[in-house]
Amino acid sequence: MRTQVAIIGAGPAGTLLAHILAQAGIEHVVIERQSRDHVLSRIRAGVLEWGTVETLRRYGLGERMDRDGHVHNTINIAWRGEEVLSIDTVDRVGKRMMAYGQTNIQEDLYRAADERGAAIVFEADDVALHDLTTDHPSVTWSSGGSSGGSAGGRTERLDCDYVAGCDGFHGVARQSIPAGLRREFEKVYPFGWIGILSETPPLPILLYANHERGFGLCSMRSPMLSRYYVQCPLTDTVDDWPDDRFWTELLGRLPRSQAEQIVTGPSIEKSIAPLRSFVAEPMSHGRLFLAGDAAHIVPPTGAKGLNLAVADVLYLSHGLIAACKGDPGPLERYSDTALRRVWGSVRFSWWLTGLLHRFPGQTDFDQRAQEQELYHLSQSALAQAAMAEQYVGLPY
Ligand code: FAS
Ligand code: PHB
Repeated sequence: MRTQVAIIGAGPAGTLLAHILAQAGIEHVVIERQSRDHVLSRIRAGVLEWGTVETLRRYGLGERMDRDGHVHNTINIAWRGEEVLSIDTVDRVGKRMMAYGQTNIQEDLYRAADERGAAIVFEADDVALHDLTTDHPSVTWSSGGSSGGSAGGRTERLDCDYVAGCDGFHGVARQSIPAGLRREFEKVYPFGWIGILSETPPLPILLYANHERGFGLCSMRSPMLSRYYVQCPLTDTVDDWPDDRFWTELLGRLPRSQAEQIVTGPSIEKSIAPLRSFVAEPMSHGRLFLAGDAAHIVPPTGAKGLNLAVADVLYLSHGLIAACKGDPGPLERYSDTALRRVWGSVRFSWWLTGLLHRFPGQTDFDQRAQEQELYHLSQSALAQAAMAEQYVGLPY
């Protein structure tokens, strides 16, 4: 087979890139390791920067989001178990956010792909990238085999002009850049988040919590689907967190005024996510270009992961479209352009994670210093604007 752009990974980055390239008439094929249902089964991001909202609308992907999404005007942080500071992002920086789950976005992207008859190869095993530093890269994989590997399966080959590595943190694309040419920056946090979905009415606001027992977060997916998180030790498993313990810990980390508004109920999904900051430089190698989690990971505290993937795809699609039409300039600048925004979001997510979580070995001084910064944030319009402009998303 032959195409112009081979896209590795059919998560939000890969399928949004495919959607934009299709509208520009650029031929492409998406190659995904998992099944379509497996990709759709993942519960991940929930808050969209306004730039992401406008991007989805611009490419005809906003109809269900505008119908079912919930627009937020404030970021709220509970602290010391009694205070709640509220940052009005419209007052401070003239922008809003949208609560609309990544799962919904993925469903919308797959539906659009079906409508245009997109070429997405699911359950591709042993994906490998070849000749990335030549003018004729290619991708191989095995399909139709037994459960794992190429045993009994056919080996497929796709010749292409460019490869977009949208295959996430554990993918093959970043690993296809020689280690000697990659520089990686990583910070692993000494805790995780346990998250649940419950079919209960959510709080009307997005509420973070700093508490000496640890971080908490109240979010939503729809008027009858709530998303909650509680900081937990990395050594914990889901089995350590029966629903009763989860609700007790969450409510115990909130002021009574908020806790008494929370409607508890049985969890319909429960998972633990580790927290890490990671950036791989550069985000390109020959004809390979990385986008999304393939190149960077942020702790979900700042709600940046999915939004960064969208920004990368916007820059990369612009570069690929220009290159396929004879102008190599934007693509040559892709890595530098994307990394400038990546590091902005990585730093912001690191800062907010440090402000809101209880670190092992944290002293009473450390807790007080966090609470003083939260007090300053509650009192200073300038401090609130500085946080709000990064939370709702800086201009592309
Ligand atoms: P993805 O990982 O979503 O997609 C990569 C795709 O590539 C996957 O479908 C994978 O199966 C496929 N793939 C992997 N290896 C392959 C190979 N060798 N060949 C072919 N395909 C391959 N972000 C937030 O903003 N807020 C959150 O609350 C939040 N929570 C998260 C919780 C978890 C557990 C995780 C892992 C991430 C979370 N994120 C969150 C971040 C997340 O939303 C990512 O930023 C987002 O999925 C990035 O999208 P992609 O870059 O497309 O990567
Ligand atoms: C979510 O709704 O899943 C969510 C919201 C805000 C975050 C992280 C996750 O910072």
